[in-house]
Amino acid sequence: MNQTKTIKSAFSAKKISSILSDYQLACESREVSLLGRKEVFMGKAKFGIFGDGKELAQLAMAKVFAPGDFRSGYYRDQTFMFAIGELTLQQYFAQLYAHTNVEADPASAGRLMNGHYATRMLDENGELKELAKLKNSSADISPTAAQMPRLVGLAYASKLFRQNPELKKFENLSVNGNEVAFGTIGNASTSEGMFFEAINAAGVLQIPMLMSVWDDDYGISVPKEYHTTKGSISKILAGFQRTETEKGFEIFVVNGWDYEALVTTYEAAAKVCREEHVPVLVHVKEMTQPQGHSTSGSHERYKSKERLSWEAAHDCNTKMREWIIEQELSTPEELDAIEKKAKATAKTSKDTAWKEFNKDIQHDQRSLDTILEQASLIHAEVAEIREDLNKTINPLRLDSIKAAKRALRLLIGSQESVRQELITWIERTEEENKNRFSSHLHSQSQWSALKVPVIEAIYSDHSSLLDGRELLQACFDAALKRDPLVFAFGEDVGRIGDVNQGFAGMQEKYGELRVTDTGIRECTIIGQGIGAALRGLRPIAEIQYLDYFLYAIQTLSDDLACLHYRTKGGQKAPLIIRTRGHRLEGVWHAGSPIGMILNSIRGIFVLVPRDMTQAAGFYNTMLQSDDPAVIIECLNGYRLKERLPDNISEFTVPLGCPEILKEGDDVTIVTYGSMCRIVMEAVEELDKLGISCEVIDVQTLLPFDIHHSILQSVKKTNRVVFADEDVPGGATAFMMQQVLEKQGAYQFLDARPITITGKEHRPAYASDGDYFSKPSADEVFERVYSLMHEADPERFKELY
Ligand SMILES: Cc1ncc(C[n+]2csc(CCOP(=O)(O)OP(=O)(O)O)c2C)c(N)n1
Ligand SMILES: [Mg+2]
Repeated sequence: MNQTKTIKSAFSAKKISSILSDYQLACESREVSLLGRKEVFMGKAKFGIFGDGKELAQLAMAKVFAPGDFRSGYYRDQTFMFAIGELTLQQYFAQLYAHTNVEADPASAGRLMNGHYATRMLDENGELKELAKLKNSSADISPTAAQMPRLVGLAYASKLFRQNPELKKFENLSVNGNEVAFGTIGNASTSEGMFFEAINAAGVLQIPMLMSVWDDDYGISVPKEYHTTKGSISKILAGFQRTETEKGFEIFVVNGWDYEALVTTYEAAAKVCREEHVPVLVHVKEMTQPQGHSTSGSHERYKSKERLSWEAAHDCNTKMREWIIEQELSTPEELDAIEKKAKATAKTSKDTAWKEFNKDIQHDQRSLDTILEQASLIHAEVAEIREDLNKTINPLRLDSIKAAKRALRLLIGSQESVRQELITWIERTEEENKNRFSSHLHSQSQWSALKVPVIEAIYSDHSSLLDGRELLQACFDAALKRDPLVFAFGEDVGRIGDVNQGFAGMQEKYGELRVTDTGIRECTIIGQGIGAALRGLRPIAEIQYLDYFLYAIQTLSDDLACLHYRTKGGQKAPLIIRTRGHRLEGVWHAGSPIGMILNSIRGIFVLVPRDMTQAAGFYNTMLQSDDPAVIIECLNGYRLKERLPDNISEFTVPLGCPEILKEGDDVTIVTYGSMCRIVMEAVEELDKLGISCEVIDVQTLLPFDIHHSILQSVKKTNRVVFADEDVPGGATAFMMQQVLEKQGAYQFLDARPITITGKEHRPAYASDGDYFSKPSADEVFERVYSLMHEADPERFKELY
């Protein structure tokens, strides 16, 4: 282990000036932390979490952070963001106040709580900027350690750019893979499983990931002995240290108050990481929290007097000041002046940010006030509403809209034109607020998945009949050939071409960097994909079975699904997640937890092709788009015969467009995936008894039937059945809500809507287990028949 020694050196004038400007920034950063906390206590902001006590390490890290590099960190990193020039003090406060303007808060336009950093990697058209020339920060999220999976991908991309000669030409994305991915994490958060999974993955992959642990001995109120074995993350990760003969990590340990040691440590760490592509851990110990964890509590409650005085003595800014004086680099008076200036700068930034924040809001409020003034002539109570609004201290947007709505209620029935003016004001404001708070869940660019041109599959006399898996091979082969940015990876994806052979032969043809095996680590497989996609690559990440999606769902939900939303279109990761599910065998290889997925990953499209032809069409669509998607193949479909479209590399299947598999008049059956075949089997039997079913394969659940085609079917049949293999109330409930409520099909129903689902328990093993756990053709038959019996008992006599 490299224990950094303090190296005494002579300081040039240039060096001294750089040290003093670092000290200035450390002081400014401290001041915004102190002011930020006050703003929360004054009620001007809702919550605050600050980077005080962690300033020096971040200044040192910023010195070695080069254009093209990426950060994936957490809420303590304000000093780093200031130091790399990607955050101003004013923007810092704008985020604290939740300013909904992209220029004011470039990280999130007010969507993320304070201390969550992100740079804008996309231009206003949604196109990637020249990332290789920019200092980039991926967008922070609050769940502890959840920045780790993505960090693996950010670093992995450098490996691909360096090692794959076909990628050299993408100079806007990378310069020979020289970019380092910098991670930061708190000491307590290293207890999370995903931290260890990511560390191991980085060691295996040998990627330029420079991981810093900000260790202040605490995780909120809980001290280190509850978090970390031996109380030290570097001690317990020592086994990852590389040796002469074994690859691994380079590990550094340094104190967070020792400016000089921090600077030399980061220089050494970044050099190894960047040049040798070796993952590096920098354990920064003895950091402090001068103001405690956040504005939610005070640390005097749980830290001893001794600890508090130790923290005061080891405050990194105080220590830096002492060191500067000791080294005679400056005088106490000069440092006092720097501190005073820092205070003033921070205060001005805060005041300006507050003024700007209020300007927009006041603009709306003033226009409403004029309307309310007129309205109060009609209804006296409106005057009170107006007065209340004008008296509100620090009014927000919600105060205006609530006042407007209260006033409108008083004007019900009024014929005066002011009522219409008020309605117009509300509608306009709501439209603007929709943009402020609810835009950008999906891509709004020209590459939106919903805008990909539809190209029908073409068949001819020579179209061959082959296994589903062979059809997928043809699709992936074409994709890998077409675009060097495309690569696929996952458990067993490389050598054997996945457990169902969709990629069989591809590694031989395209090499290990394009079609790659990974360890068993679903969460970081997704992170590897997110990070690589952020950097402009086109990954296809495979989760071997849908049942193991649970390991990945946190990252999909907290990170990928909300990435575009939480940055208001500042970042995108068009990751394609390939998986397979629904039907095979037993408790963990036959799951279809689609409701769980739909309810947790809004922002990612969910495609459920019934066969491999449709799946191939979806891959072709998604590879042209900049939206992320999960494509769930049918586990029992790889050996079923399908016809290979002549244009396998080109045809696309549109999203949100259900397909009618069979037309009928009596009942509409809405289903997807493996259930399509089962429903078709049942409707053949129903047909024999004169019951005519219309079978609709929704094909994609998110988005769901964009053109409301199911409504047209229900208008005709007046009966509807939703069938799938999820639990009762799972994805069938979602489909029912979409069709009955959103599409308004309820008004055309002559019978109660029905759902056919799997049982509440997991599917039992073997064929009997399947039959008695999952919906069968018999069950579909009987449930539909009973519906028809209710409608016409004379014609459709009792079955039982
Ligand atoms: C998954 C998850 N669990 C709990 C929390 C609540 N929480 C926020 S910060 C924090 C402590 C983190 O401590 P540490 O990693 O040491 O970072 P520090 O705040 O000390 O810099 C906790 C428990 C969270 N954000 N995410
Ligand atoms: Mg901590």
